[in-house]
Amino acid sequence: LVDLGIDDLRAHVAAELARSRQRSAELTGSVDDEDLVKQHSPLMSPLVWDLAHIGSQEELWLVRDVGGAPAIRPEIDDLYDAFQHARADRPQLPLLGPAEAREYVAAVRSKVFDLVDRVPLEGRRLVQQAFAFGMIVQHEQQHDETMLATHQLRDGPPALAAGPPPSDVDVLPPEVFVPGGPFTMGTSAEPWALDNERPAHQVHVDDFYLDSTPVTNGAYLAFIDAGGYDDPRWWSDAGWARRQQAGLRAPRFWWLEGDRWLRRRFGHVEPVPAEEPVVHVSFHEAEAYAAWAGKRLPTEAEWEKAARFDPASGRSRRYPWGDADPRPGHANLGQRHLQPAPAGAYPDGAAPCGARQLIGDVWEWTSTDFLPYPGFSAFPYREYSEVFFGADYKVLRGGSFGTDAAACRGTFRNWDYPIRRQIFAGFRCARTPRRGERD
Ligand code: AVJ
Ligand code: FE
Repeated sequence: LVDLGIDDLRAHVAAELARSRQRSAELTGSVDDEDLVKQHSPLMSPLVWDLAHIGSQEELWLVRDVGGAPAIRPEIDDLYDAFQHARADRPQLPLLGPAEAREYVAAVRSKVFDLVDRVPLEGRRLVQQAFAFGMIVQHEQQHDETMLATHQLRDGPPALAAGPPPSDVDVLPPEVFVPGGPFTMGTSAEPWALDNERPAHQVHVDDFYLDSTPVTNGAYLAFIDAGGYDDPRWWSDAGWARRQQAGLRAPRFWWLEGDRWLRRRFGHVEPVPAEEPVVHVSFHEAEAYAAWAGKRLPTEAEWEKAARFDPASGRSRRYPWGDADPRPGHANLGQRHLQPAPAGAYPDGAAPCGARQLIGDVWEWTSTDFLPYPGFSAFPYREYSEVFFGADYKVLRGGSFGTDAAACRGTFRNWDYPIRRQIFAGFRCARTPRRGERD
């Protein structure tokens, strides 16, 4: 992106905006109007709220802030301000209806396409202006993943269709070794990196082992069968309290029929596939599994070092496979498939340490609280990251099959409450070498 000339940059931004809108249109066009305005879960907004919120943020940051134009519909700003109304309360608001919302986002978009053609993108402004467009592309894609999670929560017959992910897998050693030492974490160079990924800084990480792939359903079933949900030894106090209060006994969307585990996936009922990475588990469940397995969750720094550090050059890559933007053979991203690929897929996406599927398939819980990097500065607004920093949220890394490439990188940081299960989150384990193990 940094190497693009101005005209190519404009074309790139326009293409990315169009690609995002195509996805939003599919996610909101595949169900009827009644479904769009309905709340499918108190955890989620009605889909029609996400749609108009996408337009509202785009109007605020591009039409008004970059373009200096007056508001198109100032009276609706408050309705689509995520900080003004909790998700559970949004259905009661006087929201734009489906037809009005579509009209509104189209009106905003046509102004933005004008802006893409004529806004000055030279010199110092290039970085800032181009960033605003990149931020809005990522914002739409993030809400597209949120809308995909709403689809997964919705009852009724399937509304979305996609082909299966690649099924070719390699047999891998269960763990890879990552030697201790410093590496560069975060980025100062990536043009569309969000504030919380910045700046690049040196971090020392001790020797550790990391699972080659995310933990599979089959492995997770062994934890269930061993009574893992009934043994407080494996759970933190907060995790056990949650397990008791919510009556947890398996990942969300699973149930036992006779002696077979079934799951609901975007309206399809199917047996739980053993080789697929487990998804829809909370941080607490991930942590309990890891303790039962004699391991632990990786720290965020360990995860990023495994995903980016190239010992041959001593530098951190943009992605596990190198600096090239993701192609379909690298990773399961972009809602091309509506499930993770089996563990051991994507040989072309392997990291230098040998780990697979660090990008795509499932978000991976880490043991780290969502905190700013040294030298952090909020940009362009405190509400993107800064107001969430602290011990309430855990960091997730790597993106899922529902994440778009525009909103996924080796440095990208996601965060959520440790009890959340509706997101497309799984995990892999890490461990510290035993004494003498490496001698
Ligand atoms: C980074 C996924 C936690 O969805 O709450 C969307 C992204 N921020 N609109 C979220 C976001 C503002 C954010 N996450
Ligand atoms: Fe948002």
